[in-house]
Amino acid sequence: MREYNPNKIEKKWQDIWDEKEVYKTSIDKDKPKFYALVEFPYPSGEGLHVGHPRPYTALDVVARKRRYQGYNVLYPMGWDAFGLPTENYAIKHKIHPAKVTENNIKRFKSQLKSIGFSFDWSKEIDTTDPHYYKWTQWIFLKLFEKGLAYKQEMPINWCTSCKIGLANEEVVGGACERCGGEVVRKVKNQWMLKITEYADRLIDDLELVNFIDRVKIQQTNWIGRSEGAELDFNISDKEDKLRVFTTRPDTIFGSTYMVIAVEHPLIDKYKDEISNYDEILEYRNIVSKKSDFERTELSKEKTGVELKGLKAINPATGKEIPIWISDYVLMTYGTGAIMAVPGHDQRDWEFAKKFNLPIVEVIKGGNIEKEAYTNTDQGILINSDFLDGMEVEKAKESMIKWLEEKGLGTKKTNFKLRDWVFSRQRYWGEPIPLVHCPKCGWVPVPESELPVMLPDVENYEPTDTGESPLAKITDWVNTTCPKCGGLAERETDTMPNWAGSSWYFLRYIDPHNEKQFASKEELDYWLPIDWYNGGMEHTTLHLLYSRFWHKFLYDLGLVSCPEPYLKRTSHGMILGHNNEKMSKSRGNVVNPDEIIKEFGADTLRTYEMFIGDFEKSAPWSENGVRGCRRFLERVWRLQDIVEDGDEYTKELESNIHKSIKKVSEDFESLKFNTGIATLMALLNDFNDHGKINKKDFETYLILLNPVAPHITEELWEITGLKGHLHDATWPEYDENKTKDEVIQMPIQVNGKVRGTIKINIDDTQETIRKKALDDENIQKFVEGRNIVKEIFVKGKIFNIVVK
Ligand code: ANZ
Ligand code: ZN
Repeated sequence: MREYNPNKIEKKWQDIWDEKEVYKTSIDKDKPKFYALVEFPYPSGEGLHVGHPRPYTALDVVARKRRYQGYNVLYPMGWDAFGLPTENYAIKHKIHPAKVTENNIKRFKSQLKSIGFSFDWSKEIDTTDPHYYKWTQWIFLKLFEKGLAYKQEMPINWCTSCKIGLANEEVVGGACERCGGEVVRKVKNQWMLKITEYADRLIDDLELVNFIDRVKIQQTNWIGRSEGAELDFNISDKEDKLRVFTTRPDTIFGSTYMVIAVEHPLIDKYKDEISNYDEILEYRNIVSKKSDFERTELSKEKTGVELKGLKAINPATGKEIPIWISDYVLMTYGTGAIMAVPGHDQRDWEFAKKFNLPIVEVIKGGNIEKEAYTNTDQGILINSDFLDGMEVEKAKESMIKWLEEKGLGTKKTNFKLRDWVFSRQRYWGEPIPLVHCPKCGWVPVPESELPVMLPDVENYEPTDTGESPLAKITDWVNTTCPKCGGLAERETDTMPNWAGSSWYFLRYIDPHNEKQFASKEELDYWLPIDWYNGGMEHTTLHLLYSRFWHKFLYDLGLVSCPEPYLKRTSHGMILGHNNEKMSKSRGNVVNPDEIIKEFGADTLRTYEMFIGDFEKSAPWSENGVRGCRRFLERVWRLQDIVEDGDEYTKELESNIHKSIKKVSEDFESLKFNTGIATLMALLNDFNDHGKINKKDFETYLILLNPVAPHITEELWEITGLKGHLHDATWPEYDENKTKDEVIQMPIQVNGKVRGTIKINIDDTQETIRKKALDDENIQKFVEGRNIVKEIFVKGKIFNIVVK
């Protein structure tokens, strides 16, 4: 027997698969289809990380299995290559970002190939390729045409270190998601996409898909739909009204003061009448340095200033109440003003305690001396005139009706979700294909002139003024208006790195199409994606953005299904051996190239699938890797005990059927680890049996192949099995043969269970009677009596009736 030498056989099989185009996607209309998708990587300078292969191997296992089961499989790969790290690297090393990207892609691709994934490389895409971003720009123009892209002065999150505007989703705990740098507020003119117009559908249509619960919940919470009312409070002696949004219109009688955001326009409008205006400005200045996250942190000490000189009138009680400003009320949510109900909102309660404002109880059931009573499921309205005695839900309804009748307010739904800040003042992104004309305003670049190519620049450094480096290339900026032919200027902002990934799954279907982003016929065949696996960190970013773009294209009739992804699952992270996140600075990064060199790609793949529960994070363990390598060596040695035979070995038959069933099910339900454990156990059975016939061996190799594709192909060949493994068919199992043959059967005497005995499922009534009467416990109840009757149901009941 030859030694197991993965480096040799892995390269050999990868070349054969390439040459024979074994994994090239085909459309055979008689077969079902399966579109498997994994998140395409950002080709960073660091190369592949051992975290990458975990999800890629998982869906590779499923894709390979489905091919054996007769599906047309689409399993593509590509590059999400625009973005900051490349640009920063390019600036530092003075190499063009396009060149950096090209090098990084080369490296990534050869690494992925060395792991033996069954990607169809003819479908490869690169978001920085003008043939690709032409269509990203095209979709943007459609959004613009439909009024879903607009430019607005916006206070944005500004990362002081990346010098870039960030979406709320990119600010984590008050810091930049990418670099951890300080994020401040800055007002900028930004392109925005109206994702909020799709907010309801992005929640409601989660009903149509099979996403794991934590993804559904996170998306729903992020979109944050809340139902309530908007209503007006009059301002004493003024024409103006203060509009508030509340989810608790039932509590209006308990509103004893109001709070408005420091940015609320009312403040400057009445600055001459506000006697402490200076104090207000000072407070506003302090607050402007805080992020929304800091402002709304629940635990922090409440601060605020009263607007002296202005009062509001509670529309329900008719009483005059004070108006305050405080950081915990945001200008960007609802109306930027609230009616404070300290008896039933904890933030208001703390604020009222601190500033000695009255607290009125309007819902009975709590102890408002100690804290706000916020339970809405229990409690009866009090101190609330016509609402008294009602339960909360009923009172909300009655109050809204009352407000609507009096013309004071209406029912209203609000969302936490904000429109998507869609421009970046950086170089390495898709140019926004618009021209600004002094006469015509914003004019789209005609479709025939797409793509608007990124021009070459000397210097990609971001500017401190917050303008894109493109703004310095006057040749490029100055152009003519596509509408009137007059002098005009190009937009110099570029798109965020989320643009290209918002529709890449569509381009994979037809990546070389020059006339359309993809042909309708092929889209109709492949969509929706059957299974999409990706990281939890993308739940509120990429996953939401791409669902939005897909829905938009659906509304234009360009795709036929309302949701792009039928199923979404998510893997856990691979941590360093010390259970910490892998990072250069911690010195615990494992390089997949080295694992492949030392142990082989099949070992890497097996280990990544065996490391633990796929959905949970798991620490890397060199011992675990060695264990997987030993397992594959034992598989390798099976060739020594293979003998002829084209039926399952009788003694092992039940085990084999059970294993086929278990592996087939586990590979479809994220239980790769227990699927592999099943194959390890079956290997032991073969070794215990001392020999293995060809039929059993063939089955075993097919089952293991999706996880360890190279070693199994090689063994197939050297033991002389027919054809190639990659042309095989997934084995079927016989459900009857998966049943346990030996079972515990309860034995009754006169209808009462008096003992249990071990029987074979096929045992006859005779055999069971014999075994039962041999049993001591049962003997006690039968001895000295006559058996008058037996009730027998095969495998289930045996009842002896005695007198
Ligand atoms: C009165 C009230 C009484 C409230 C009560 C709550 C409990 P969600 O569920 O997050 O939508 N609110 C409204 N606009 C706000 C803003 N711009 N900044 C900070 N808080 C704001 O929360 C809606 C509730 O948050 C609203 O309902 C309002 O307080 C507050 F017993 O109004 B409520
Ligand atoms: Zn013009």
